Amino acid sequence: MSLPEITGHQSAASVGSKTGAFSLPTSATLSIAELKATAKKIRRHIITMIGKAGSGHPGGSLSAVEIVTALYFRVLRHRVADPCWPARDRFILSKGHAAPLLYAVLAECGYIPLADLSSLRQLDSRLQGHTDCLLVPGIEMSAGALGQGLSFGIGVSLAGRLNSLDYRVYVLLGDGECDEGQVWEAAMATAHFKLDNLTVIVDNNGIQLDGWNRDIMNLEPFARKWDSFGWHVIEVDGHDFAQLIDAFGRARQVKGQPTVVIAHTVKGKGVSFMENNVDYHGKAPSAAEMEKALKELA
Ligand SMILES: Cc1ncc(C[n+]2csc(CCOP(=O)(O)OP(=O)(O)O)c2C)c(N)n1
Ligand SMILES: [Mg+2]
Repeated sequence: MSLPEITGHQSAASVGSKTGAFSLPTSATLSIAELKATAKKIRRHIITMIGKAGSGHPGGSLSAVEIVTALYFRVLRHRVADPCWPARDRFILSKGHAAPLLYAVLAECGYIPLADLSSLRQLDSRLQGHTDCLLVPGIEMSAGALGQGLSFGIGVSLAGRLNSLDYRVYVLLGDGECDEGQVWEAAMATAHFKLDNLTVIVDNNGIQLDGWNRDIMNLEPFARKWDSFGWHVIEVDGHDFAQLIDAFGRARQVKGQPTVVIAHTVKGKGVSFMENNVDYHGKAPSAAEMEKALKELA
């Protein structure tokens, strides 16, 4: 499948319908049912890629599937044939270990061939374990060291303002990543500069590398923290496409402050034995586990 050009946004009013405020090519206006089918395909890619590579991060890739699928297939203004188009909306994956998810979405969009997915983490492959923006078209920021995506996003957002470009900036953070002080320095700066063209999404799956956030570093009251830093806060079920699309539509209407969408998700979502299982933060499925997972995702 290839998407030649995606040049519009959904308005909040058009959630669940195919009539956006802008004219969108069919490929970018997938129905909720089509988005769900795409999400399942993406999950299958993630399992297959990581299983074949023998290493990688399935848990935090699976938890953010609906978030990234909704963005690329309903929300972002982008052109597959022109990945550096100056007016494109920017998606910044700050939690760079979820690279398999982004690679799978970029491949389903047509930025890279689907066949390339089988090269994940191979020597000389451009699909390394963490994202490299110099190697893969469509990737905005090289990532892997957590905590930097929002700071980078602020620069991109300010550049848009300076250049009078109306693109929007979306930054995906992990919840464990929010243990990093840099995230909160950046959160303070985003509100200070009133960057209402920037939206953060937190993949709030409750788990980080080796345990539950509530045991390692309690983030609560999380929504109130963002609110007190000057952000407009929206909380959604991060696996519900209608809620996600609605939230992105509402974020566009907010003026004078940035928006954070706290997306409540399940780490390992879609594969029974990976769900809420910290073991699969950074472990590949065995051949038998891969078969079981793919059966569940059939
Ligand atoms: C600066 C930095 N410190 C530590 C790590 C190692 N690390 C990789 S993933 C991870 C946990 C991240 O948790 P979270 O943000 O909740 O990610 P998710 O649950 O979405 O996988 C850690 C500590 C890193 N990549 N970068
Ligand atoms: Mg997490």
